Amino acid sequence: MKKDKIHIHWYPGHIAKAEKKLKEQLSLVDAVIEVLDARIPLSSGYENVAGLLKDKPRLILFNKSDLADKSKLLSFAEKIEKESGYPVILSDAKNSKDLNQIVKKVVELSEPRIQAIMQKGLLRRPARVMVVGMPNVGKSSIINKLTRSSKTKTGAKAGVTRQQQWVRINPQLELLDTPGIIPMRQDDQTKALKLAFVNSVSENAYSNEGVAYELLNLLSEKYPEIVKNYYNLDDSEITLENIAKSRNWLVTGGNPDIERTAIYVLRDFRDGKIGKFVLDDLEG
Ligand SMILES: Nc1nc2c(ncn2[C@@H]2O[C@H](COP(=O)(O)OP(=O)(O)O)[C@@H](O)[C@H]2O)c(=O)[nH]1
Ligand SMILES: [Mg+2]
Repeated sequence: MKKDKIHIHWYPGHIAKAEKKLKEQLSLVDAVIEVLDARIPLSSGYENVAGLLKDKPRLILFNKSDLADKSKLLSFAEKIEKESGYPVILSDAKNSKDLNQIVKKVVELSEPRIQAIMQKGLLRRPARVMVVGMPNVGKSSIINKLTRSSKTKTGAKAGVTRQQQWVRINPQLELLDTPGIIPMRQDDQTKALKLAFVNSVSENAYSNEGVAYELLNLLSEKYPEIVKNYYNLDDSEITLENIAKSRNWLVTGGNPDIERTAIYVLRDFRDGKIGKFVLDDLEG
């Protein structure tokens, strides 16, 4: 078993480009919907989100909450609400129950800026908002969900990059149909690893075996019974070898197929098959 600490690589050129695009998009909106992955509500946040957004209000979504350990999520929501001063909503892209609440909150958060416009003697206009977040947290799914609830694209407006469109969600709200991608950079390697677990990191940046190995270590610490149960490990240790043997994922000759097992373990975890988890620590 490979024991050397794996390292996730970032690409500075990509980061600079993404940051520039994000800043352009941000200049167009009154408020932001920040999407986090509920399984890693701290690690999927951008470290300097306040610096990036300045005083722009923010609605925080713990998305993929259907894949998360609900008993832990509420404490994280409380912590983030307290620290940021902004509301947190648990969301799940496959479910529309949270829709009204999201729309209502984001309109509310934008209202001071709309009021400021009116104070300058301009007419009231709908709040303009956008969705931002790390790769794969569910930004597009949320945009689709919000858009399906409305219909009409309002078309390109002056000053808006050609390929970006506003979708009128209701008379108070317009949504930018392109998500803002938060640059994939995480200097803290522990957090970077967790982003790799949930598939927010390009697969070119790591080895499956290394990441699956670290995932099993963390799950053994936090949720050993659930993992043992899912892979029928009984009393044996939670390792790629033992899972390979238990599942019969072997190469010719009968040795464990570690690479295939690593891929399957990552897939099982990402699909929520093993169980529902939260992998961050409240004091993280
Ligand atoms: N289980 C679950 N899967 C989700 C949820 N939201 C998005 N996904 C899935 O996660 C993957 C990435 O979603 P996408 O919206 O493309 O993420 P984006 O990269 O942030 O735009 C897709 O396979 C979605 O179907 C959710 O709330 N629950
Ligand atoms: Mg997307």
